[in-house]
Amino acid sequence: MGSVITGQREFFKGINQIQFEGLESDNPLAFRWYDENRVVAGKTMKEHFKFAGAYWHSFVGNGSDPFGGATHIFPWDEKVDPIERAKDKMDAAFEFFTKINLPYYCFHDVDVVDYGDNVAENERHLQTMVEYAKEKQAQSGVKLLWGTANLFSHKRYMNGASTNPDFHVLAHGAAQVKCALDATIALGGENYTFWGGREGYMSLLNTNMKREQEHFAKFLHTAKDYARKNGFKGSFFIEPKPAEPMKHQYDFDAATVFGFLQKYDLLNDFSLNLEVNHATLAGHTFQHELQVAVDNGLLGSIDANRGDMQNDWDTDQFPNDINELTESMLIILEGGGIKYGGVNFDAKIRRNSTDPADLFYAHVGGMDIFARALITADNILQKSDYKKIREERYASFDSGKGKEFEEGRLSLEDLRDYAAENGEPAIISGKQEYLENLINRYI
Ligand code: XUL
Ligand code: CO
Repeated sequence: MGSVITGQREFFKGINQIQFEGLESDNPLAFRWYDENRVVAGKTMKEHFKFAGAYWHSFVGNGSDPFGGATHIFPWDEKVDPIERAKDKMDAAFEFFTKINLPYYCFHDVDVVDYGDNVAENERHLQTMVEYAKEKQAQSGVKLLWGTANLFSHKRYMNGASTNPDFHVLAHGAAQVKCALDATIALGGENYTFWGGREGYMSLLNTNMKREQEHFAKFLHTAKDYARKNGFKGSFFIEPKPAEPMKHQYDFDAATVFGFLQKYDLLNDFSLNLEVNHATLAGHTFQHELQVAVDNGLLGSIDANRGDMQNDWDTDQFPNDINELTESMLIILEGGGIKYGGVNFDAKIRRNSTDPADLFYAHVGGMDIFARALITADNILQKSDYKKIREERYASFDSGKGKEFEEGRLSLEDLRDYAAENGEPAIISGKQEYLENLINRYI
C-alpha cells in the first residue's frame, strides 16, 4: 500500500487510508474481503482486478439529472482559472485514489480540464495537466489504466463524431482523439478506450448506415496507426452499449462488435471493455457478454457497475450483486483472466449521496464484492463438481460418432443413419437448479 498523496488542501478531511480489516471488522470504512496481497488462483487480488477510479463520475459528475441541477458541491470546483481548478480536481482525485487504495485511474480529456471550441487551446490545456499528472503518478504510484476522448458531450457531436454525416465534425473528433492519445502515451497509459457515445443514429430516415460504419472503421484504423507510430503498445478497447444517448448505437453488444472488428480487420489491435449496465441494456446478462468476449479472445477490460431491475436506462450504480459477480468471476477465471485492462468503477454515487464519505463507501463496497466473488468463484472451481457437470453434458462428443462430427468427418447422410440406427435419445437433465444452489452454497 502506498502513502496518501494530498495537494495543498486536504479535500477528504477526517478520512484516513482505507485498510483491510477482515470479516471480523464492522468498520464501514475498511475492506472486509479485498486484501490486495492475498493470492487467489495464482495471482494477488491487486493483479487480478487492477481496480481503477473513474474521473468523470467521481470528480466531475455533480449529481445533476434531467430534472435538476447539481447536488454534489465540490470544493475542488471553486477556482475561476481553468488550470488552477483542474489542478485542485487532480489533487482531490489522487488524494482519493491513494486513500481508497486504487492502483489505477481512467479519464476522458474533458474530465481533466475544461474544453472549449479552440483546438490548439484545448491541446495546451491538456498538455499542461499531463505534466501535472506525471508528478502525481510518480508521487503516488497510481497508474493510468486507460485514457479516452469525450466525443459525445459537445453540441457539434449531436449526430455522432466519426459517424457524423459532416466530415468537418469528424475532423474535430480526430483532433480530440489525437490529443487524448498523446496524453495517454505521455502518462504511460496501458490502454485506450473508444466508447462510441453517439456513433449510431436517431432515425434511419436520414442515415446511411453502411457509409457511417465504414467511416467509423476508417477512423479507428487512422487513430490506431497514429498511436502505434508513436510507440503505444497497449490495447484499444471498444466499449459496447446498445443505445442511450442514441436510439441505436453501432457498438450494440459484444457479438456485434466482434463482427465489426473482424469485418474491418481490427481484431489484432482492439478488444472489448465490457460494462455491466450496458450488457443489461442490450438485453443480456453481464455473464453473457463476458462469455462472448472470452470465447473470441477479446476480454480486454471491465467497467464495473450495475443497473436497476425496474429501470431501462444506464443508472451506473455501484456493484453489489454477489450472484451476478460470482457467475462473472467464474467466466473470467475459466477464461484466463482480464487480458489487458482491469476493473474500472464506471459508477456514480446517487444524487442524494452528498457526504464526502459516500464516495468511499461506494468504492469499498465495490472492491469488496469483487474480492468476495473472486474467492467464491475460485472455491467453486477448485472444490465443487461445477466444471465436471458441464463437461459431462458434452461427453457424447468426446468419442465415437460425436467426435467424428466435431472433426468434420460426418455427412448429413451419416447423421441420418446414426439417428435411424440408435432410436430415440434419452432425456438428460440440465441440472440448472442444482447448479444455482451450488453457487449459493459457496457464497
Ligand atoms: C457511458 C460510458 C462511458 C465510457 C467511457 O455509458 O460507459 O463513461 O466508459 O467513455
Ligand atoms: Co463505461
